[in-house]
Amino acid sequence: MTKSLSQLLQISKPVAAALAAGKPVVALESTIITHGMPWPQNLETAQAVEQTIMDEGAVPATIAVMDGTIRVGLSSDDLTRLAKLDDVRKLSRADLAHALVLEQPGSTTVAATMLCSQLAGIKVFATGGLGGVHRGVSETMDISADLGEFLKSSVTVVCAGAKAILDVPKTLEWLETLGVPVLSYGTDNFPAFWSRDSGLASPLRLDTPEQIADFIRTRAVLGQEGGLVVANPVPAEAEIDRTDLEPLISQALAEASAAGIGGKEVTPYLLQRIFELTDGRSLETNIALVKNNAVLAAKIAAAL
Ligand code: PSU
Ligand code: MN
Repeated sequence: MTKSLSQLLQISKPVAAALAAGKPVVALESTIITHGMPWPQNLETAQAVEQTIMDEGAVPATIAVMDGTIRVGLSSDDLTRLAKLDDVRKLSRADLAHALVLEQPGSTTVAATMLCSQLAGIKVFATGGLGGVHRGVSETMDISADLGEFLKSSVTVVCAGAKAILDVPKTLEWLETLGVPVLSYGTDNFPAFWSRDSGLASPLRLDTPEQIADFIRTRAVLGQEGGLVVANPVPAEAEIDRTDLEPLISQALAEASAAGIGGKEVTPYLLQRIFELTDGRSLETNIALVKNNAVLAAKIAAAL
């Protein structure tokens, strides 16, 4: 028997209570836990990010597929279980129902987390970096389903920009083509994940969480559906300079191509190689920027 939405979508008690009371809630993705960071930093970061959100007076809702249901808000035991799982699928929009039907555990990408947030009624979501248009797209056609999701789910995604492993100019062009607002927070230039500046002008800029909340509400008043990108530069003390990173990215991309890496494996493979090539520094940066995004997301959720 096909399960109903209330059977498929399991919202934790704290998250459900916060949503019912109109208190701020921040959704969190789980692919970063299962495919983006190594054990045990993945669990430590996931716990620290949840704590950061609570310190800001909001309720964290980490989203994943476990035991045949979408969990919105994981218990501390489930978070640990997820972080330790070896055989866990990376789920985007296309895969979600498949993992539910087969009752296989899965972590949610930005796209799937937006979709689940929308189903749960959560408006703000914090992550590390967006998926986007990959370099060499004319050969591979590799464009993350994260981008298209902005047309379907009305969720604000707070990230540190697009990962520098991507074709950042094409990613911005694609978002512009789709009519997705890209707001950089407190900066004129679009951030590039590990670095504060991609060297590209940001399409839009706002300087306070209140202005961003006002922007979200104004779009709603105009009947504009869909999500928006809030790009929050990594704190200066944690950033890696763009020029230091570029040769390592080229090397990782060449290796990926030589090894025939494709599809869903591309992003996890590149992140792992950058981690190795920077002697772990990219992971420290990644952790710092996720926490920084959690703070801003909680402030936007509170302002809403
Ligand atoms: N950024 C990170 N770590 C990650 C990801 C992004 O620092 O693990 C994940 C996100 O879940 C994002 C996904 O949605 O990678 C994009 O994958 P793809 O390029 O295959 O769409
Ligand atoms: Mn892809």
